[in-house]
Amino acid sequence: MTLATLNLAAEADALLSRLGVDAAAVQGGTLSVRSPITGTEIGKVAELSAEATAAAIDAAHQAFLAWRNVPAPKRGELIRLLGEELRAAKADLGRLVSIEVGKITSEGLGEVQEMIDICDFAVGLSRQLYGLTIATERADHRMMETWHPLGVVGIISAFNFPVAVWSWNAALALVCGNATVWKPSEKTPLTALATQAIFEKAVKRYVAEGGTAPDNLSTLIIGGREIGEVLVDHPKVPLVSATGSTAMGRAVGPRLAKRFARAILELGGNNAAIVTPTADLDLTLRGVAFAAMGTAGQRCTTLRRLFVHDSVYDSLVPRLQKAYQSVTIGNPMVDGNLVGPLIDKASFERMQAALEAAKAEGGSVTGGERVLSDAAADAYYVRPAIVEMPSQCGPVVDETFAPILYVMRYSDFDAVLDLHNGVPQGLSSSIFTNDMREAETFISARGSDCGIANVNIGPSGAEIGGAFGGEKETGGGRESGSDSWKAYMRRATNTLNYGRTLPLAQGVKFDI
Ligand code: UN1
Repeated sequence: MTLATLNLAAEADALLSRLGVDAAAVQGGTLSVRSPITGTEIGKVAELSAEATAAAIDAAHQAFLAWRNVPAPKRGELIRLLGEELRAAKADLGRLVSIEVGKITSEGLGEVQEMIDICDFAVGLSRQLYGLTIATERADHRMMETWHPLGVVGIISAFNFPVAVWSWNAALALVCGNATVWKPSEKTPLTALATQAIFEKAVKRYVAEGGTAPDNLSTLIIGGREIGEVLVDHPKVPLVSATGSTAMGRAVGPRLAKRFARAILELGGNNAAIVTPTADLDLTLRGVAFAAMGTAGQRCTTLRRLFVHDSVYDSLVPRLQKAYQSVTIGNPMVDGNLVGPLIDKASFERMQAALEAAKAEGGSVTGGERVLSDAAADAYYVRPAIVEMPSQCGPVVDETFAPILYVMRYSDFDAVLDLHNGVPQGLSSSIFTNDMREAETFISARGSDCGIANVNIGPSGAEIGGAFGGEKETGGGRESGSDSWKAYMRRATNTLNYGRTLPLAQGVKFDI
């Protein structure tokens, strides 16, 4: 089937109905939803008003007051059922992700797999929300820490991982005893509605099996910036986890700070890889190709800067350019296509502007041109661009959310580490090397300054078991695995006296 004859609106309707979304929810609203695959409209979703958003947050707070009393392993049971529902819905939800965002089939499915994985992780975690017992200086005393739910957790997510990012936050927040209010990207309300319907199915089963779950435990709010601001400013939202651009983070962060609310910010990346003289070049080629061209360059972990040692530059870069020329671009739901569309026209224009700016700085561009515009005039497919740059300057230090890989030569390892870290962002990074000293240095205190530093794999495609996030303008937040759960709880330090006297700390005397 050609792009011109695809009927994505009908397919999205059928998927939504199978996933449990009421047809009325995606018709007649004010928010027009387009599939980047063809650029055609696939839904019109109703938007929430600011007043209704504030009321929804108040209702979520009520849900929190009840949910915090449910023992954590019992809360985990709800997330176990959510994981089961997601397994059952994987094919349909994965396909809807492809339709709404333009991901290739395996990545659409992979996104849902990431949701299932974090549910499994959160179920185990629900029995491991433990604190320390700490030695006290006072006789007959015990000091310990306990972890408690925080309240309503706000989740703001971006178009490029329209549902997985919700799950990283919600699965943890819910086992930790919080309620959640989710504002998805305005570009992706359909997958959000489907996810909400799947969550509600899990709640129904949980209650049918004897579990206690209050209404409004997880609330979806669809709309623009205005309702995002209500979420960020609401006094009953002690934590907002926001994923998106650095510009968005700059707007959200100070507003939260002003009212002393917590933030988990996961913002832009400008991720680099270093290819050293001992790199396995076959492996490097594959690692770079996926990290730089995969998801059409629209992951926050996408590889954007490549530093190649002089001694291997001429063996690697022509091969890469060849891979860029031959990579299959087109309908992401057709097997064999590896690069789908950009999300929209604005994204295409930003990519072209970055390529022009790179040329003005002396960059030599291969690829980057629009393709398939005859087949789909309103969709924006591009050939990924590889740009040989004389130095790290101009657009190279910015994140352009498109498949542009800037390639630069290096000769000195310490100097390339400085260049690697010499951008404002600090999300993900990697080194391709078989030299143990270089590998260890790269992940040491004087190596990569990013939240993720990999050896012999690209910077993108992280598993959920690790903490995910980065430094500097990436925002400093950590989501997903390891001990990221602590950000969704409040810690109390408790000192208990089981003696008959009252010794004061630091030897203070206060005898009355
Ligand atoms: C994002 O692009 O916002 O590491 C997240 C990865 C994915 C998550 C990306 N697991 O590429």
